[in-house]
Amino acid sequence: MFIDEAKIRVKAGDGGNGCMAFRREKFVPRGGPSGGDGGRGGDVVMEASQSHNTLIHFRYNPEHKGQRGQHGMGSNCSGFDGDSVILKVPVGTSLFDQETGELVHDFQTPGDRLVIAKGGRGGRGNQHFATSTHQAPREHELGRPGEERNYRLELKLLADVGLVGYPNAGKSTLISVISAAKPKIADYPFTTLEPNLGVVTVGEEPDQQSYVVADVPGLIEGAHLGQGLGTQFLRHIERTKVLVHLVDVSDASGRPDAVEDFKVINNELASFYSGDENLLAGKPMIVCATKIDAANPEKLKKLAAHAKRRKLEFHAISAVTGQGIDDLKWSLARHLRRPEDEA
Ligand SMILES: Nc1nc2c(ncn2[C@@H]2O[C@H](COP(=O)(O)OP(=O)(O)OP(=O)(O)O)[C@@H](O)[C@H]2O)c(=O)[nH]1
Ligand SMILES: [Mg+2]
Repeated sequence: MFIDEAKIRVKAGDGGNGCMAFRREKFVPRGGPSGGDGGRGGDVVMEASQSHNTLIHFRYNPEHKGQRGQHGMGSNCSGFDGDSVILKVPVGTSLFDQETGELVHDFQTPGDRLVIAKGGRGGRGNQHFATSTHQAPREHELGRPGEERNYRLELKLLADVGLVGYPNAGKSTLISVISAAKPKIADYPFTTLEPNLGVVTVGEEPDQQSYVVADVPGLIEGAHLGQGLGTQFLRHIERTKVLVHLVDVSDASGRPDAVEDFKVINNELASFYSGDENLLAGKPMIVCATKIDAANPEKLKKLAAHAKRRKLEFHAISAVTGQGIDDLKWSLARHLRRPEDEA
């Protein structure tokens, strides 16, 4: 798993001081205490947001402060409260206390909010200290300091795209040509024993887009019953937004029918339940014929026709010649673009 991390230091605003004042007016002798209260210091608040994918914005900007409360004033005027600051973090961020290492909060849904440093209370002005026997109080309080804390943020990068298919279909090869990931690649089944993540970037700044692709171990018939490596690792791609189903259309697969291969793997995906939910069968799927540099033309044609009948997007790629790879990269980027990015 990829983990993004950031350390931050936050300080909430101090409370404003209470004021000491007496009413002074013509014809009003001994006007009584009139010192207003200090305002509350601003909090530091953390909020989960859907428009952030990483913690990179904290890397260069690790200190955040709430505004201080205004001091109280004469004529019983209170000071204004300080403004809070809101720090946005991606959904899925975990917040840890840096000193104790303790988990403070998991931000799980957009809009989820937590005060992570509380603003100091404003001090009371001397108006509050008057009693029947103590009518000219000079007491007034100082504002309390705002809370100051150090936190560590942690975010597990979630895969946006899952690569599925038979062993040897070319999943690891694909991730190695579209990202910086360097998984093991070999011509025997089950080379990949646990998921690999890679970050794919398309376009140039400022319109650059990036997404995370997961390469998972190959599936075979009966995987949901424990055949091969089983299906446990499929939970790593349950939260992806799109699956790319890789089908070897060369004769290297040793199986005669690419459409049959495609159906077998889909059956396995449909049989994967975590709890009583199946999150894979209904996911958008792109069909991708692989190894077209060595394609068996019949297999390629049949698979393309099958995808068309099922109204699934179809790509044909070769990691050897590079054919179709850019198209696939851009097409995934378009699938993942959120509506708010279009504006
Ligand atoms: N000719 C040709 N061979 C390829 C291509 N892509 C991958 N291969 C070969 O196919 C074999 C399997 O590739 P991998 O990427 O390891 O396959 P995988 O799907 O990750 O397999 P598992 O990890 O075992 O599930 C390797 O020998 C690759 O060199 C391609 O586009 N053309
Ligand atoms: Mg592999």
